[in-house]
Amino acid sequence: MSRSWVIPCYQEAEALAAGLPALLALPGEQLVFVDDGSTDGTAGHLAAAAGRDPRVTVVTHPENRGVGAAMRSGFAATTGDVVVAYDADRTYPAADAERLVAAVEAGADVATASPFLAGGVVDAPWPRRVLSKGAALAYRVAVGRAARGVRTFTAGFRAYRGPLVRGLAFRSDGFASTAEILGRLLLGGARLVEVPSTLTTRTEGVSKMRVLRAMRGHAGVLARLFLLRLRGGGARADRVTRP
Ligand SMILES: Nc1nc2c(ncn2[C@@H]2O[C@H](COP(=O)(O)OP(=O)(O)OP(=O)(O)O)[C@@H](O)[C@H]2O)c(=O)[nH]1
Ligand SMILES: [Mg+2]
Repeated sequence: MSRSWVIPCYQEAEALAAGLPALLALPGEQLVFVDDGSTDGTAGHLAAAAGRDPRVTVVTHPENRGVGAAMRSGFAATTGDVVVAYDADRTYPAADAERLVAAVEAGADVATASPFLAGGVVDAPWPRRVLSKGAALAYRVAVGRAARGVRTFTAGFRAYRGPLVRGLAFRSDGFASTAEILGRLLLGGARLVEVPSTLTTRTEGVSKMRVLRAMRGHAGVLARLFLLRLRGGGARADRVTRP
């Protein structure tokens, strides 16, 4: 199966200066970078990458719109049978993508990295761990049966069946988008596999996550998903159709 990567970048000049060789070594037919209105030299690094590697597609937002909006634009630019979402700060081992992609190739609709499963490791400050675990609990309640046992709603490192994620209507523009995408897929009947992985703290650049803003975003997404569930579990457009 062909593979596209989507890598959202906002003010990631430092991470790209150190990490671009590793990102350009990712195995796959297409690397989509989304520059979401960065003003720090991110665009220059991405232009250089596109000049070096024909697999690189750069999608540019003139102004910052948030990581959810960036992923929406990035997904729309993909062509792969499998789409892998990966953060520019490389805080998960890229090699774990093989297990995510293998899960999709074996029939999953979406596979997510999880630092919270047995065998996973999470090296993040405690407010982040609490937010991620609390969010997972809240999403299990809001989504109900379709989310039973799901441990990880907020990891950005995932593999998706390409046509499914290209057709998915999600509204969140911010960090809660990862949870909205997964919640909508589950309500639509998607098959999820969670794969243990190791989350580390970024070594270059600074976090773009704002905990309070993310919590506000999650509150809206939780309400939307709960209503969607009451209306019958997934908008028609989100219903999972398998080839
Ligand atoms: N396109 C876009 N990407 C963003 C935006 N905010 C964050 N990102 C990207 O989304 C990914 C995750 O953001 P991070 O800042 O690493 O957030 P995090 O992983 O929750 O936190 P740390 O790893 O602790 O920094 C990175 O690749 C960012 O560049 C945004 O507004 N637009
Ligand atoms: Mg990060």
